[in-house]
Amino acid sequence: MKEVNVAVVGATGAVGNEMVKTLEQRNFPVKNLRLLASKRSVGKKLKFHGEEIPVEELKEDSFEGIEIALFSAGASVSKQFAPLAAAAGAVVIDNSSAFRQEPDIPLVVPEVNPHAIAQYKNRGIIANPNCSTIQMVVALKPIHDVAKIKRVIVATYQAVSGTGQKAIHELETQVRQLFNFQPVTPQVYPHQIAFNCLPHIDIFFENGYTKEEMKMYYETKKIMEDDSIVVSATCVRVPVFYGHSEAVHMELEKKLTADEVREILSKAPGVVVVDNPSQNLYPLAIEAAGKDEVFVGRIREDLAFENGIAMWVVADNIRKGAALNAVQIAEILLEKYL
Ligand code: NAP
Ligand code: 12T
Repeated sequence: MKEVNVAVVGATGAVGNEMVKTLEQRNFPVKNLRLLASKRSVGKKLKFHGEEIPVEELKEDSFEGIEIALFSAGASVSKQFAPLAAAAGAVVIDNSSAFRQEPDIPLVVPEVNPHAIAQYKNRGIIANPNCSTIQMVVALKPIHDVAKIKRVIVATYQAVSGTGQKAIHELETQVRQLFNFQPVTPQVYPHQIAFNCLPHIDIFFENGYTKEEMKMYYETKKIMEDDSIVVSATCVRVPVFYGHSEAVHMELEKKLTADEVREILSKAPGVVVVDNPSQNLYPLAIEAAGKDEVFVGRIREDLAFENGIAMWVVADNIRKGAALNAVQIAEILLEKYL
C-alpha cells in the first residue's frame, strides 16, 4: 500500500499515545510520523517501530506535507487547528466532540457506517464518535438490521482513562492515600472517585442529562442513520482504569429470542460473544482492556419491554473507543479514497 505522512495531535495523551501504538501494531503504512502536543511536551520522545521520535509543539504551520492527521487534544484544539490541517491538504480524523454533530462532517464507526467516510471530501474532516457510543452501536447495528430498534435504555460504567492521563493518576493517588489513612483531595473529578461511583460525566445540560448522555442520544441516530431510534442514558464514572461497561436494554419492532440475538452477534464484525453464566462467563473490563473487540454477554429477553432484549457490552475505551476506531477509519480512507 502507498505510504503517507501522518501527524498525531495530542501524542503525549492517553489517546494519542495509544494511536501511535496502534499505528505500529497494525503496520499502518506511515512514511513520516509527526508527533504534536503542547509546549510542555517539547523535549519528550515517543518510540515508533524502534525509532525515537521527538514531540514538537503544535503550531499553525505544523501540517505541511501531512496527508492524515489524527487529533486527540480536546475540542478547543480541534476547533482551532483541524480546519488549518485540512486547508494544508491533510484529512483530519478528529477524536473530540468538536465536529460530531455538524451535518456535513461524517461520524464513523467502520463496522456500522464505513460508506460515510466518502463525505470527508466536504470539509477534509471525519469525526470519531464518543467512546461509549462506539461500543454500543457496534453491538446494536447487527440487531437493528434484523429487528429494528425502537428505543434504548443504557447505564454506563466508565473507566477513568476516558478523562485522560490526569484522571488515571487521580484514581491511583486516591487509592494509595486511602490505604495510608490520608485525606483525599479531588482535583479532576468533583468528588472522590476511589471506591465510589459518580453519576456525572462531562457537563450538565438544562434537561437534566449530562453532555456525555446526550452524545449517546445524538451520535447513535447519526451513526445508525436512523433518526427514529431514541436513547436514554445514565453515564456513570466508576473506579476502573481501562474498559467501559454498559447495561443496554432495548425495545425492538420485531421479536427476537435471546438465542437469536446470540447467533446474530456471534457473526457480527468486531463483536465477541462471552455469554455462559453457568460458568461465570460474561464480559469484564479487566479482560477487555488491551483488546480490539467489543465483548457482549448477559444476553436475555427483557421483562420490562415487549420485544425487549437486555445485554452487557464491554470494550477498551481507549482502543475501540478512541485510537483503534480512528486508525480503522484511516485504513479505509487510505485504501479506498486517497
Ligand atoms: P490527555 O491524556 O489529557 O491528553 C491530552 C493531550 O492533548 C496531550 O497530548 C496534551 O499535550 C495535548 N494538548 C492539550 N492542550 C493542548 C494544546 N493547547 N496544544 C497542543 N496540544 C495540547 O487526554 P486524552 O484522554 O488523551 O484525551 C484527549 C482528547 O481526546 C479529549 O479531550 C477528547 O476530546 C478526546 N477523547 C475522545 C474519546 C472518545 O470518546 N473517542 C475518548 C477520550 C478522549 P501535553 O502533554 O503537552 O499537555
Ligand atoms: N468527557 O470524546 O470524560 O467527547 O470520559 C470522551 C470521554 C468526553 C469525548 C470522559 C469526555 C469525551 C470523556
